[in-house]
Amino acid sequence: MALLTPDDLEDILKKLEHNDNIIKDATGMDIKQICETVYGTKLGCEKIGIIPITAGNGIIGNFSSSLLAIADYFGLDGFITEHTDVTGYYQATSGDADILMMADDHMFIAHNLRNGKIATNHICTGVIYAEIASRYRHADTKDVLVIGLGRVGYGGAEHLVKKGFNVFAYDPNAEFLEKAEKELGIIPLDLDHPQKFSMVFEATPNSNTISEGMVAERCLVSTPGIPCGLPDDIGKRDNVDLVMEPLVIGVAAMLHAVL
Ligand code: NAI
Ligand code: 0TF
Repeated sequence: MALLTPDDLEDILKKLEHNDNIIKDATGMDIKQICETVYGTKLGCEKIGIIPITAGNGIIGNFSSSLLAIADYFGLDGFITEHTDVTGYYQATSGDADILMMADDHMFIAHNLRNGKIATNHICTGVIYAEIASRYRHADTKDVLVIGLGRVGYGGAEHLVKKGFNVFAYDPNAEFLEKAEKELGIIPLDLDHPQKFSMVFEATPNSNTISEGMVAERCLVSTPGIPCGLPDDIGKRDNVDLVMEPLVIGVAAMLHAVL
């Protein structure tokens, strides 16, 4: 799995502001309103305990401080534990945290200690980016393209199917594609008969996953993927509305998901 780097997390709130403006223009709602609608919850005065985790590749510079900045941005109190791992967990619970946030290389979770709810970053990220794509105000069909059916993409595809969209999908991994077809009823994208979409949800760790033939002239690409799968020239030429941000949107969804 591709891990975040400290550079990805530079100027995280500036990137959020830029993306929130695009989301507002493209959907008529901001990220907070979209999270509230999807999860039916509102953030209150929860206290967020952030525990740095040293397992695997260890601490990522700017990761815990970015989570704290996100909590603050959404009006919540938060703290980073002085110690890491189990000792940090103990400190967070003793520090009266309502919600714990912590990540190793495979799993990034929010755990609400008051109601027991746990949310994972991959599902919440998939759901919220798919939801953003599906709210494109210039779309005049219910056809949406999902590129990548891994951990994030599958969750997003499932959300779109549940919402009643016609979900077309592509993944070079034939097993993943078959599984999504069988379990969710997605329509495998026919690469021999290109179709242009005005709503695209992309969730891969690769660049250039979106080709010219896939996007309509006016379209929204909503992608958590790092690096971005939309080639610059296609984005500029077709004036694509692009939502792409490395952390905050997914974390906003996680916080709303555990309330
Ligand atoms: P994953 O490895 O589980 O799934 C990626 C999928 O993309 C695989 O099934 C792979 O076969 C597929 N893929 C690769 N090339 C493709 C192509 N050209 N066309 C279609 N599908 C292709 O990865 P995961 O966990 O789903 O994450 C996806 C991306 O999202 C990663 O870059 C990850 O770092 C990023 N991510 C970003 C977050 C954010 O907040 N911005 C949060 C979580 C993940
Ligand atoms: O890098 C990742 C995920 C994050 C998805 C959110 N965009 N791709 N996970 C590793 C996080 C490791 C954090 C580290 N253990 C720490 O600093 O606590």
